Amino acid sequence: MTRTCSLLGAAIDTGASRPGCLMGPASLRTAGLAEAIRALGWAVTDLGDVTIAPQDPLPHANAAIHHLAEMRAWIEAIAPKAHAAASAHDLPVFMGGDHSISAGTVAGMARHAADLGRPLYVLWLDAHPDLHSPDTTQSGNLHGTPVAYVTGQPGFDAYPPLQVAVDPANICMMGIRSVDSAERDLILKLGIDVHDMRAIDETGVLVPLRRFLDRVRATGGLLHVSFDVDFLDPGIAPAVGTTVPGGATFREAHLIMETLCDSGLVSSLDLVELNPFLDERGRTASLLCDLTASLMGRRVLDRPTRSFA
Ligand code: EXY
Ligand code: MN
Ligand code: MN
Ligand code: MN
Repeated sequence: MTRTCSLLGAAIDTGASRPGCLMGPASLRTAGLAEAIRALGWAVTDLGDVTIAPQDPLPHANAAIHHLAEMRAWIEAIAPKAHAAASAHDLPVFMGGDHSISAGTVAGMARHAADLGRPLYVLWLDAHPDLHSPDTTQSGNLHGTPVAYVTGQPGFDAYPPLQVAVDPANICMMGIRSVDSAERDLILKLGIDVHDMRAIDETGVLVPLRRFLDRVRATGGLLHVSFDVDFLDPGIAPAVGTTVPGGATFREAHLIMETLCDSGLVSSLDLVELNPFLDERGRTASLLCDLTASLMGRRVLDRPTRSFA
């Protein structure tokens, strides 16, 4: 049975501080993402890009916030398309665009998991926990808010009402190394499983990842992987506007993707924050394609060990 994958772009960069993520989906297509996945035996459908209409400004008490109306419109546009893609394909891949797309993709996947009567788990690969609300963000960059939104935290009246919330206990974060005080408080309050780079230095990526995957497997959960380019060390992935030194290495990232593949548990993937304007001859876009290939079954010596259920 041929496994089916779909690509859906969302060229958002209004959630970020620097423009450029709007070129992310085109850059991933140019880097050959569909061809790399097809070469591994998947049937790949490119669903094109989600778009939104021009928006009138939406004011907020927090004067730092910008493009709040666009954030709302993107979530309204992305969530149903993510849900539909998940219903039609074994593994939808969502191409950002800044990380605010995940407010829509995770919301859509949570609805899909609920349709199946299964819990949704989220693996958040990022330098940042993205746990601000519109009331707590100091930068006003709403790509720092998706996790707070999808877990149903207060302060999101201006966003579309969330149909199905993700249980914070079902979120595992890896690569974290830049946390604001409001986010730190919320991590402790919600008990989110956070493995910062210090923890990964000590245990490696496999120990926490395998423990998390055992939980997903034991409960019959679906697993959404949200991959922010700034999870990687800037030395191997310069094309992102929020670089933080000391990120994941090339092999740590591939080991995570290969282990996810072997688990057979991944039901959807975000590739976000790629800013081609900051790239060096497409090397970051190509790396994202290679990492996705590791998730989809590419191995150096042997055939894919597990098929996706
Ligand atoms: N926490 C900082 C802020 O809220 O502005 C940095 C957020 C970066 C968000 C990128 C997507 O990961
Ligand atoms: Mn992020
Ligand atoms: Mn569904
Ligand atoms: Mn980040």
